[in-house]
Amino acid sequence: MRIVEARVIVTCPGRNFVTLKIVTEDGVSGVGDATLNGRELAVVAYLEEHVVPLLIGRDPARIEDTWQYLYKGSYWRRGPVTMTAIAAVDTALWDIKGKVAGLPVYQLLGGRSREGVTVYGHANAATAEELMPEIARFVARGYRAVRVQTGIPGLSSVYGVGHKGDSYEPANAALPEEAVWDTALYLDHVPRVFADVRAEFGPHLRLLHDVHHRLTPIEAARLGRSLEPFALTWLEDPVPAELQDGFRLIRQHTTTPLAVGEVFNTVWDCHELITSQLIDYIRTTVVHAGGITHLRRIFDLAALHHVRSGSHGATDLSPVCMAAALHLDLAIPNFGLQEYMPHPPEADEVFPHGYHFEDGYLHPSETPGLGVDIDEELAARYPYRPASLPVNRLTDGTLHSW
Ligand code: KDG
Ligand code: MG
Repeated sequence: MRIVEARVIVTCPGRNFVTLKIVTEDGVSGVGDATLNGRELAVVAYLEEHVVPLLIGRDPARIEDTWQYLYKGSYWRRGPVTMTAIAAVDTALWDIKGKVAGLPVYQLLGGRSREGVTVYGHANAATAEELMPEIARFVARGYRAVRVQTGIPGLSSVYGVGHKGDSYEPANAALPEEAVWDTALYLDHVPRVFADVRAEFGPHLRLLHDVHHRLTPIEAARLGRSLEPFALTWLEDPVPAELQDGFRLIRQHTTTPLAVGEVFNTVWDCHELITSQLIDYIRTTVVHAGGITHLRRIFDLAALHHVRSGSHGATDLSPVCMAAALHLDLAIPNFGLQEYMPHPPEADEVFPHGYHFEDGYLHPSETPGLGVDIDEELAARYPYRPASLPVNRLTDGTLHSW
């Protein structure tokens, strides 16, 4: 069997998504997510100009060999654009393999290691008072774990605090919006919020918080220590993570568990974090970390070092990525948590899928392959819209990060 066609489909049902569809000479097709938030068209060009011509005529069954060929054969290894493109190919090939075998992909990965995939949702609110009903909404729907983010008194907008409701969309303007950030206000406010949340919801609800890379290691250590009484499941992205050694300093000072990895794209971004046991959860996911093949490699390394998975699952990862992530989540021994932000209805219609939420768990589709597709006619009705992630400046105007 040979690959005869590979199409790159760009659509914007509520937000931009890039999808690769690979078709074989027998008419079997597979899909892969290729969405890189705010840099979507760079991946489109990489795929169309450099990858698709290499796929035509290849054997779709050779997943590992194709992965190695695209990774090593380009000379220029790694990087988010390259690895997102490779991920899309890899995911589509696993989809095809499942369809050809007549099995859901998780069966090809070793079968079920659990009954369902425990997910966490995002409770966001501008104020601490508005936050409690938001968290209660998740508890009422059966969520066992909730990420808690609030506005900070004195700051007009805070990255990662979405509007009320399920959708979380930080890429909100064609050119990046700019906000002001103040670490002292933040460090003062967040422990008070968690004290209130624990008082209201008791000790058993699993709570998470995302710092969005905005602290230095010693500031993060202080935050982690001040949150210890509230027993978070994880503190996410406490510092920018290019310097893996930064986590060593945080680790020396706090027992609050640490999660990182949504911006990583290979095992080389986290091998020190994992092998030195500097983190507790690795948040790499299918679309940005080289597909199912490479993510499995990262998770296997993590399993050896007491690190569990906690894959990124915000709405800028398409339902194709979510479907693929769920198959891997179900199969690996060291699954921790899966982030889940439901997509808006128009995105769900463009990407018909069989995974479903029930009682705090997501369950992948039982149909052969990934159990997700793209409705290309419908997708064509939602043209691409430029959208960028915002930036933060400190009060004196210095560029910070998010
Ligand atoms: O594209 C960036 C978003 O996916 C990111 O800001 C979401 O931090 C995020 C999270 O944890 O979901
Ligand atoms: Mg995050």
